[in-house]
Amino acid sequence: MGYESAWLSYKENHTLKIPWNGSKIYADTWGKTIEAAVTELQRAVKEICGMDMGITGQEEEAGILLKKEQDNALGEEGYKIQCRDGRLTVTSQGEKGLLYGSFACIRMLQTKEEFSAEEKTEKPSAPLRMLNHWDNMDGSIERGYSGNSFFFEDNKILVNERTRDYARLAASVGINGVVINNVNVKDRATWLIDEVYQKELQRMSEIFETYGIQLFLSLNFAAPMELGNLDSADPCKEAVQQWWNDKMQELYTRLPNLGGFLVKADSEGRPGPFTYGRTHADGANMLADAVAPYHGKIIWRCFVYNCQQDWRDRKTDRARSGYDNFRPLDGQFRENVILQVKNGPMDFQVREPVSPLFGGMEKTNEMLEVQIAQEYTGQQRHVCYLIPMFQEVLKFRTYCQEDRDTVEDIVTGKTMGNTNCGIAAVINTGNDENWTGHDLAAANFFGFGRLCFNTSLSAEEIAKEWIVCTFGHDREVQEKILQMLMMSWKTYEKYTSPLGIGWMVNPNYHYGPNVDGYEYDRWGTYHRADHLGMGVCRGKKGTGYAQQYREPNASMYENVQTCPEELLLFFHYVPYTYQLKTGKTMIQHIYDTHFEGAEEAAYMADLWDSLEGKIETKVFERVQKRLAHQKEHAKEWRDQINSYFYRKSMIPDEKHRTIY
Ligand code: BDP
Repeated sequence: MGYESAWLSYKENHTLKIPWNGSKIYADTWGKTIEAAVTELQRAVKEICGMDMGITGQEEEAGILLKKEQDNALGEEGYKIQCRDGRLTVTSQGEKGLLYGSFACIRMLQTKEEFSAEEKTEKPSAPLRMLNHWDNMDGSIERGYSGNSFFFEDNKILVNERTRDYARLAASVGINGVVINNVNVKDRATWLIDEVYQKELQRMSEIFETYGIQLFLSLNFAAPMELGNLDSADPCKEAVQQWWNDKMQELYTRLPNLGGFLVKADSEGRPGPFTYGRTHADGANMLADAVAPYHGKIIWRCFVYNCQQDWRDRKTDRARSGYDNFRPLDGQFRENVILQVKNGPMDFQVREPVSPLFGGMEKTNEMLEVQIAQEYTGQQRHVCYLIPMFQEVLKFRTYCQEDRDTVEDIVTGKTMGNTNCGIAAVINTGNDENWTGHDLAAANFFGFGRLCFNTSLSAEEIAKEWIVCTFGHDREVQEKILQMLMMSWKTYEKYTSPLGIGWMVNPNYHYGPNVDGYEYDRWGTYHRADHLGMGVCRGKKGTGYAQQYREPNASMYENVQTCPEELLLFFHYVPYTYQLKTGKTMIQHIYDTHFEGAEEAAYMADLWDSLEGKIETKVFERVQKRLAHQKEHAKEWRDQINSYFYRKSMIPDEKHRTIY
């Protein structure tokens, strides 16, 4: 199947004034990443400006120069861009910086940003900027909404043109680490660390390396038993430790650029140290010791909770579990262990508070995990631009110290002065022609990379860049798509989830409304609605979750008056007649937002329809179909939720709209 180049599909623009003289590129050192940077520049300049750029060994005759320069402030990944006297110069201390700088120049050509004689300096905000693929070796993708895997098929590893094009896309927005396989490591995937797969992994890792990306793998904690025939995977047993040490030595000999491993342990049925009465620190440290000689990292997920809860027990709370499990272990992890924490305490709902593990751990490396695969946010059939949500998460103050205490400070290393930290996204790609199923979902892939590279960019700035790179310069196209993207998250929230209550989806599949789908369920995800009201009491008198935050956050959430209203029902059970700050009752708010949300979905479909003729037909029709579905589906959400709560509360809509 053919595929497209997403935001790297360059649009010819011969009116562009080329700011450099001559048609030669010069690099003062060569290596495969610099070669890639030069090739990227050649391709872009040819396609955008129609100019063939040759290569020269003579600095004086070059129009574009890539130069390595010792500059500790910039580091290996930072760069400077300057355009003076007809010469465009990109400078960095490392090859990766030169590649990122070259992609930045390309973006400037795409967006017609002026090249200035002043130095433009940029250094990535987050040290680790990672994509997590949940790809299985049979080719399926867990929570994948854009076709099958382009890494695996029939238990084989695929390394081809698409691998390179994927690496280009990822590198162009600054991604420097990729986990290629699902965190649920089962069946054949356990064998990925075995010799049988090392040749292909080596080829893949070389391609990645060219684009400044380190390959990571997800590990099966029980591999010593499943691969090594040991009778245990106990991290404190010498035979087990030895097995891992040997395995890592073997792997790193063949794959010296391997970044390390991602581990989901003791979670949703996956094996882990609990089986042996050991802690997560025991488990993570054993692996960390095994990879330390090769500078490997162990990224250990904190998504650990009891998925066998009793719904009758009002004290158990899934939201508490990440903190309860990991906070006591603060300070016990090795330096090359990073805890990967989902943005919220539950699981990628459209609205959640920030996980209290941020700021809760003072001596532990942490990484933020977000999901751009839209599992709970419309599965790439609905538009939902998530960068505004991620920005809110990053700006959240944890109060773990007087200043430099936001999630952003923590994951960019400002709080603790560490470099083993960063941001990871569960990625939304597959082998669909356009990579992300919904064309507009590519804004999340692009935006995620851009945000990690520069956390001070606004969601709107990022969206504008993506739109121009993808669709070109037509004003109306830009304005309307920007409007759609910027409203989409809130719109989705309006017709799905009221005031911080999530999970009203069809079980397993997680698509479409089902108010009680998870209500009397062992997964521990409730709205607790009855005829008087709804919400989960998570204060001192309830599950106590609010107390996991530092002050003043704990009190803010504890008190119904100060709790941010978008999270009201996450933290409090309130009656349907509870009055919100708008003066509306809680039930009226539900009715109103659901009507509004569905109207907004219809409005987005109209906006897109009005762009007919201005967007490539194939793309236009693809998106149009999805928006038409979203519009209908939003009504279904509206009607099910409104009817459900009307029937529970028997309080009529003040505006007398049809509620069934
Ligand atoms: C949930 C997904 C499940 C994943 C799990 C995880 O529904 O498929 O395995 O997260 O993050 O959101 O491990």
